[in-house]
Formats: sequence, C-alpha cells, structure tokens
Amino acid sequence: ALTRDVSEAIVHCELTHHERVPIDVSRARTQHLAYEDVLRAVGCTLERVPAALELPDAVFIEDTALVFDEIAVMTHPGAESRRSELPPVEHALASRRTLARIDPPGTLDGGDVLVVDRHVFVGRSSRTNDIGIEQLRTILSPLGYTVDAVPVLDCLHLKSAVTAIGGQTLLINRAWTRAAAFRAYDLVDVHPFEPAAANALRIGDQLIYPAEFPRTAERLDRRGIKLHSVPASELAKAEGGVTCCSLIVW
Ligand code: CIR
Repeated sequence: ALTRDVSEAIVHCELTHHERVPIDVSRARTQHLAYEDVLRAVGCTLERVPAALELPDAVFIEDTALVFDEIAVMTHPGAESRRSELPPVEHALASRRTLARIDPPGTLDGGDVLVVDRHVFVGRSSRTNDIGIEQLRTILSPLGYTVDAVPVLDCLHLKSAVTAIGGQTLLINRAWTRAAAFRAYDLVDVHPFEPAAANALRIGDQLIYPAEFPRTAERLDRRGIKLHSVPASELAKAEGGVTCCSLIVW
C-alpha cells in the first residue's frame, strides 16, 4: 500500500460539497496512522510516498493513479491544485508497472474509478470528463477491460457513491449515482441516515470501513461481512474517505 502523510496545509484543501470546518491536523494524522496500522493488519506492506507538505490534498493518493494487473495509469486530476501531487507517485509506480497516462484536456480522478473484476466503472463528475474517460477506455480495452461511464450526483467521486465489498456485492447510495448501471450486482444500500457510508476499502477478502457509520456497518455485519473499523472523521472534513488514502499495488 502506498500512502502519503497528512499535510499541514490540509486546512486549505479542495472542497466541493462540504462547508469548510476546522481540521485538527494532529488528530487527522493520528487517524491516518491508525488507518496505516489496519492496512498492515490486513496484510499490506506500507510504503510512504515522500510527503508533500505544501500540497493540501496529497494524502488522498488514490486520485493520482490507477493500478491494474497489467499497467498503471497516471491520472490528470480535475482540480488544478492537485496536479503537482503526481511526480513522486509516478516514481513509486514506475518500477512496478508499465505506465500510461491521462493527458489534458482529459481529466480523471482515481476516486471516480471503480474496478470490479474486468469491469471498470468511471464516474462522470466535476473532476472526471468524457475525454479522460475515453482515454482510459483506449488504454484498457485492449487489455480486456470494459469501461462504462456512470453519473456522479451530489457527491465528489463515484466511490463516494458506490464501492465493491466482496464477490459481486456493491455498497451503494442510490441517490448519488445511477443504480441501474450496477444491476448485474448484488447491491447493499447504505442506511438512510448515513449518506456518506458507501466508501469502503476492500483488500483481498477484508474490508476497511469508517467507524462513523454504525448503522450501515450493522447491515454489513448481518451479511456476515467482517469489518476492520477505522476512525476517519477528520479527513472526512476534507471530503476524503477510506479508499482515497492509499494506492494498493500487488
Ligand atoms: C479533493 O477535493 O480533491 C480532496 N479534498 C478530497 C479528495 C478525496 N478523494 C477521494 O475521495 N478519492
């Protein structure tokens, strides 16, 4: 798992759907360390990409690259302030995968890309445009992946709205995307009081999940899904979830 330290500048992070509220940087760091511990507990070896203290959103490393069996794709983030995050991530991935890239005017954030086996769903969002999606299709189709664009409604990224939680099961907030795009899957709905609860990080057959969504966690528990709970409230104020704080490389 590649991770990146929480910048002091996170208080100046990009915000799209949230009001700016004070972020306690030391609390965010403590929670991020707990997240890294859970990554270790599920079997990951941690590698920290050098910190970028002047880049507010660098901790959200997921947005900078996509990793597949055959290739890694450097994105072109939709927020201009985030584009300088890429070089050290590219450096970390270059020895592990052949690299492709999304080029301007295409934009694409990793948080908009949900991979389920050989199916890649890409959110059309304020960060990811049609040109970026088409570029990704051109890269992945020859490798045997399908690439489908799906809408992102009232949230930042596709993976704020839907994530894969095991086998053919997805965790979803139907108000934030178009559920029909996922009709081939078994869908678990977030609890109505917990709209932001669809972002879970699956690693192998284990699931890392924010401690702040007990009602949805109970739904998962009833299905026999075992969760590794992590406190994620502080980075949530920067519109980050559990998928965005790591890049998983195998
Ligand atoms: C941003 O707006 O770019 C950051 N404040 C949050 C990015 C969260 N990333 C993600 O969900 N993949």
